Amino acid sequence: MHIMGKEIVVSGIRSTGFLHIGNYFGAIKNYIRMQEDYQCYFFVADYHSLTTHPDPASLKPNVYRVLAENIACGLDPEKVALYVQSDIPEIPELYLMLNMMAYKGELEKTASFKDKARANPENVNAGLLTYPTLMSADILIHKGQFVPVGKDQEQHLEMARTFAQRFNFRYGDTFPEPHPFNFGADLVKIPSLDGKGKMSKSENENATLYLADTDDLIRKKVMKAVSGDAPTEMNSSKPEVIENLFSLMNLVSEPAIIENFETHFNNCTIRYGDMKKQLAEDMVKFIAPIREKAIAIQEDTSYLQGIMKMGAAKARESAAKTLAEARKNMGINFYC
Ligand code: AQP
Repeated sequence: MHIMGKEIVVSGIRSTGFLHIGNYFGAIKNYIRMQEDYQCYFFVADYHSLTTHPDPASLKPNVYRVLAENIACGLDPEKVALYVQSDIPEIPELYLMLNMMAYKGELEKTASFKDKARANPENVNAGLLTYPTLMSADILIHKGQFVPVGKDQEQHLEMARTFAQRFNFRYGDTFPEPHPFNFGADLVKIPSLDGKGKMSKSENENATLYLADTDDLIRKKVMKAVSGDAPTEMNSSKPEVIENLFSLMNLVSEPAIIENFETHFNNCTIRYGDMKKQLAEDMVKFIAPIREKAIAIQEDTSYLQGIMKMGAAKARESAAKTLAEARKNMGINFYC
């Protein structure tokens, strides 16, 4: 039930694999802060994962894992609507409507579409092209105002605003314009450990720290992070890979520890091996408790099924209202 006066938040995570610290710091950390003061709809985006034709047997464990990992991070299914996208039939109906407002040229220009089409030229399907309209439907179906996401989603959000505006212009005021949200700060992009792009569920596996990684695997991945030689000039600017190491440290290490490595960098006495050892231990301290909690939750399938049903009921109530309004405004109301 919509709580009067609370602003509406919507965000989703694709069930394409193991969640990583990019998902945590880009999205989940904000979900947890926002669940206290906003009306929140958080979902597992299983339809979105179908663009790459996953093995049907992998869907269930992947969906259960995303739910379990979100809860292990601190999301409270009593406070928010936590649901699976395919449980809400109103979403694909709104997606169909929004597709009438999305033009081929603008969809083809989307950066993520161009990247994926380039990487997999044999699988440039219509679902991939219209990913931004499905994402818009996910948000607009609840009249979402704020969307906690990482920097990689900024362009998709801009498109969601465009589609909302077009719908409103043509059919009358129906949707608010959704905005990306990070508590007043810039959206974040957690870099991969090899200095090539961002951490991701489906790429760069050895350079991504997953919430399910064992302590030893975390240590191994961090120790292999690209660093290079120590600086030779005092107070020099940091190469990108070193900047990345400091950004990762900023996520999990004590300020005094970071300051100490900053000082050593500035006076050219830094030893990257020591810095990586410290970072690895701080990552282990951060990830291990989440991993252990998620394992326990994931094993309890009847609990997870209960959560999914409860979340779907909350989400469908809000979705049905919005869809009825959108249908009416479009003129699809033939029985009254
Ligand atoms: N590295 C990241 N830094 C900050 N935020 C990130 N997000 C993802 N990676 C980073 C944010 O996490 C949320 C879920 O996004 P997703 O399901 O698209 O996650 P992914 O890891 O990008 O997944 P894939 O399957 O690996 O996608 P592709 O193939 O696109 O790389 C979003 O809020 C996202 O911003």
